[in-house]
Amino acid sequence: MRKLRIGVIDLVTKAPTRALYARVMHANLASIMPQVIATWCEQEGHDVTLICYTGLEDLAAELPDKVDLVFIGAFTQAAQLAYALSSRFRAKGAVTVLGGPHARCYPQDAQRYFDYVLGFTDKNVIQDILADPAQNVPAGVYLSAAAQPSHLPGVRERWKFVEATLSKAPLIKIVPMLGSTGCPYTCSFCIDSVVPFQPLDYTVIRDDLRFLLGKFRRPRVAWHDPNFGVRFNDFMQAIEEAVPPDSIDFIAESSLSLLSEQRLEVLQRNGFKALLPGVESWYELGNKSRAVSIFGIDKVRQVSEHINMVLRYIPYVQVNFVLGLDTDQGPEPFELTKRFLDQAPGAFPAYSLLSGFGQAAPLNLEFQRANRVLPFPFHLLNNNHAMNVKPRHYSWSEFYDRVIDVSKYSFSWRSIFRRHRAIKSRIPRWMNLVRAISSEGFGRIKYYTEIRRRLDSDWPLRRYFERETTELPQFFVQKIKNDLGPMWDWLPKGALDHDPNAYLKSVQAPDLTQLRAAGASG
Ligand code: B12
Ligand code: SF4
Repeated sequence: MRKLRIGVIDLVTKAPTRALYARVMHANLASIMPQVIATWCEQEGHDVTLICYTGLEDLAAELPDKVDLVFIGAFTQAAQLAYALSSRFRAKGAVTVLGGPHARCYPQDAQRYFDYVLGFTDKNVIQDILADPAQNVPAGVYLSAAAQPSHLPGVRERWKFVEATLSKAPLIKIVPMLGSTGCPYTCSFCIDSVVPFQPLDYTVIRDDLRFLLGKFRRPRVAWHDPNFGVRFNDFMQAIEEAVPPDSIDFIAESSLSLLSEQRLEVLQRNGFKALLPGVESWYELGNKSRAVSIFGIDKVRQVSEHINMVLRYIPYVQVNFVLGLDTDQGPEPFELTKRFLDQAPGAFPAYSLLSGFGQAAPLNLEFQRANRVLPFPFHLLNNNHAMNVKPRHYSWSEFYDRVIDVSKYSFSWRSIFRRHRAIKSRIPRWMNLVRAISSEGFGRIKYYTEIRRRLDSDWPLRRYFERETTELPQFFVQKIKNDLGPMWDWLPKGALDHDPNAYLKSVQAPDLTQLRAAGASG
């Protein structure tokens, strides 16, 4: 096999930034899979350069110049940047491959700009491409393994790439690890609701944890598992067998329903320092927070007590909410969130505007059937810069008023101070402050306020929100142009637009292979 020059690009963000939070944290948010792909390609004997783009680098200067094959990992918010990069590399003769959340959510659109678009990715899929990479124009080839891989290279194997990425993190260094894929639960808004739960190899996990103790005085590990702790006892046993108690700081995303007091004791004993449970709503998705049959203020009471209990064991707790769900109406859901903040002042609230990421989740089909999905460019789809599902019970003006109100409450100096006082540990206190005053807290309030102002004064923008036109308002065009900088010139024509109902059409479209087979046999 020919030795290939391969570039692997992990787009942690979509645009240049100077934000304090980005400087401290972006390199810690790198994905595992680009490191895995880079490791597999090296194991196959190729020359590999991996770039983790955190927004602080001069991307154009860092890009490898002479490459045969480029893998890009992108979330949907980085799709336009990925498309521009692909067209730049293709113009120089390279073959391009897209993987990651955007490829899983919008494969049809991505096929217009990449030679290969990958769904589930295992080593066989990568070997197939490496065997004979070819430019595929006008439509890229879609490849997917039948299921999530059952084995992935651990930290030891991908260390070279982990280390290079973490050299960009100045203060705190967090190593990404994975203990499982998929989830046994079926929350209809979630990409993993249709992916069977599968634990990864505990032998690799144990070995990696020991390996990390040799690399850092006190390692920090973030579990990227969609729902950490589904096989709680097995997992804790693996950690306990591998390393002494509380010798590694762990971060994990876990449903509140899995966090009983007994388990919290075990988590504390094993060094868990941050948990990110999703409450999502005061009216639905109660199974995630042990509140199946209680709603409204009763749920606030129960959840805040639960969160306060978690905070007695775990120093940092981020609670996730989705704003604008169909069960939300009037001021109440937002007021309930404020009461929650009063009653659990130590929790850091993370708000997402209801978003339908293409074919990520079964619920998106309902939104598309009801013609409620707006064609906001991908660049804006990061749960904050745009909400692409028309809220059922709010006008846009009312909705943004309420989002601004709850955000101001959450990141008022009073709340920041109360959060600070409610937590004793140094790093969590400091992290909360940085997040509140940086792009996430103050930055979003400013952005939402600008959108709200324009809903009254920028007529083309208002008409776009009301779906009276599909012409993208200049405000957004300029934002994307500024963000992409020199890459804007590489963005292919038409690449700001996409079909918001592509998922629905793909499930309604007749299966051509079956039709052909029927034709042939009949
Ligand atoms: C862990 C996680 C995070 C972590 C780590 C992110 C990271 N860099 O990987 C953190 C907390 C930082 C995070 C942040 C965000 N996240 Co997140 N996150 C997840 C989560 C829970 C698990 C993803 C995961 O690692 N799975 C394990 C891997 C092995 O499986 P996989 O992702 O399916 O990947 C497979 C294939 O896609 C492929 N693949 C993946 N990457 C690549 C790369 C290449 C080059 C190739 C070839 C293949 C490939 O191989 C894998 C094996 O089959 C998912 C939800 C979920 N349940 O999947 C959301 C999810 C991916 N996140 C999401 C979002 C929206 C965000 C944020 C925008 C939230 C926010 N407002 O801040 C940010 C964006 C961060 C960014 N880099 O742009 C969305 C993405 C939707 C989309 N299309 O963009 C998801 C799907 C949740 C949702 N809302 O439905 N997230
Ligand atoms: S939202 Fe969480 S609990 Fe529900 S299916 Fe997704 S990962 Fe599982």
